[in-house]
Amino acid sequence: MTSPRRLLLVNGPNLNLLGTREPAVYGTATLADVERVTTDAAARRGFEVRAVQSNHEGVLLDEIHAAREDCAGIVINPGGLTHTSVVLRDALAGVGLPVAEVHISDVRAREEFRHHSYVADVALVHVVGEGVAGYETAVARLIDIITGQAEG
Ligand code: CA2
Repeated sequence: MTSPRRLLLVNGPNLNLLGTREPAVYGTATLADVERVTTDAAARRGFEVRAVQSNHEGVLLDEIHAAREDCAGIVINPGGLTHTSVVLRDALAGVGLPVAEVHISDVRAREEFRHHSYVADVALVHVVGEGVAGYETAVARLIDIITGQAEG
């Protein structure tokens, strides 16, 4: 079967609050802006995006599992689950799709507890600290991998 030209975009807990607080850390763009940037970047490369944001870990797991059926890769900002969730990591590893991990802020320059990611070693692409533009970087690098134009 040929690979579907669709990506799943996953934004984790609290990312629905983007643009409402903490502009010094996360900027002023909203979740709708994130979804538009990602969708437009994918469309320029001939891919669709299905976007999900949830504050409920189980909903995110169900969406990741469902992506096996009709997506070629996953772009994910797991929010705070990045630093806590073995089950999210297991879901991503379990579906076996290529994963791009995105963080809006530079987590390496923030509190120590944000330096570890449970998702990092199941992701092929890592983008941190580029703001919302980082989602476009992630899409470009992930699609290059999916279409065989680049390694890791
Ligand atoms: O930098 C990122 O993208 C993060 O994944 C965002 C998470 C944080 O826990 C990670 O360490 C880094 C937090 C998302 C919550 O975003 C908010 C945005 C505006 C106001 C409140 C929360």
